[in-house]
Amino acid sequence: MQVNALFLYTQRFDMETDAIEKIFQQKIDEEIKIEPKDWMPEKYRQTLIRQISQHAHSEIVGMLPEGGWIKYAPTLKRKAILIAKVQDEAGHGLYLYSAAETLGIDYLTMMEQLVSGKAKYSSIFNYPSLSWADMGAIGWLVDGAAILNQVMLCRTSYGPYARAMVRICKEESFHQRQGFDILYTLSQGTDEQKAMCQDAINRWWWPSLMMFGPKDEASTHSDQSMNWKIKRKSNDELRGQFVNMIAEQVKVLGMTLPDPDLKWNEEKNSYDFGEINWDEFWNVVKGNGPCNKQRIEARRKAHEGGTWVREAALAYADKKKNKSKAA
Ligand code: FAQ
Repeated sequence: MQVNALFLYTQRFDMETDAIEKIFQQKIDEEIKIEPKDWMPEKYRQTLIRQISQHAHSEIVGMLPEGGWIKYAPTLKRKAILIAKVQDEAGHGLYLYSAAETLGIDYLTMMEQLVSGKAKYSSIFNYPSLSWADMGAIGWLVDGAAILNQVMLCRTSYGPYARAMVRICKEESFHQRQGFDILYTLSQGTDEQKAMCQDAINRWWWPSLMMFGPKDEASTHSDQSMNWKIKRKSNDELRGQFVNMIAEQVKVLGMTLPDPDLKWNEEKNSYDFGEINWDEFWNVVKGNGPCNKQRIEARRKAHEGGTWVREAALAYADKKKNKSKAA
């Protein structure tokens, strides 16, 4: 009797969950944003926590390759611009950590996942920045790739993530333009400066293409994420758009992209391009890139160095609370 009642109850519960999931999917299909207090499938919540926290980590790890060059900026104006850009990335991290917190995970847990090496962040930031021209290549190519992906995310189905993206995209387009401006200046300079510009493009090109993730057929999350409209375009679709954009812009610099297979395809109305080294991609993603250990170590030190600030802020908040209680 008891077993039957339990069975009926579970069956009713499953039916109710099915019905709620249908309503949820209907909302997504009708372009109604999902907000923090709305019902959502647990997998949707987990997928968002994964993607948003990885994105936030990418922003703050992404401060490192450029941060080290602030003191070597060639002019005061370039220095001021680079400082502003690196600060923007910290701000992006903050918006994104806050968006992830609305899903029930806290900042400290996400940070621990990052500094323990458990969490992923974009593969691109595990490459070294070797010359001033890299500041240009990062702005133009890395921010350029990031924008394409993030413009799509302005329309993602989860409200807080979509709203964070709108502001981030505005700032990223300034970043891309300042990067292009650095390279353009070098491209008009001495032979040595031109060579520096070409060398930076050569080194950052392939890693930038990897930012869009594995090929569609190897992308484990894409189908479900597209169904939930977390993602609106596939990894390969965005990568193709990026190649089309950069292959034209590089002509303005009078430089080339390091890909002998890059060729305009009239029929497809887009560029064909060479095969990415996927072994290198997965190697970097698994933690074995040129700078993975150095990047994590830098974030770990920054996190530990900030302990006293967090403790002081908590003590101050406690003091304020007790004071108002007493009053
Ligand atoms: N690096 O099934 P998919 C920036 C992982 S922001 C490392 O295709 P998904 C601003 C993926 O996590 C740049 N891991 O995954 C800036 C998954 O592993 P998991 C960051 C990668 O999520 C500029 C597995 O491979 N942007 O640059 C990468 O559907 C300059 C299977 O992949 C974002 O995070 C990779 N490149 O699609 C800052 C945008 N690609 O988690 C400073 C938001 C894939 O199962 C200076 N994220 N993986 O263990 C997204 O749009 C998506 O997460 C993708 C990946 C497109 C990155």
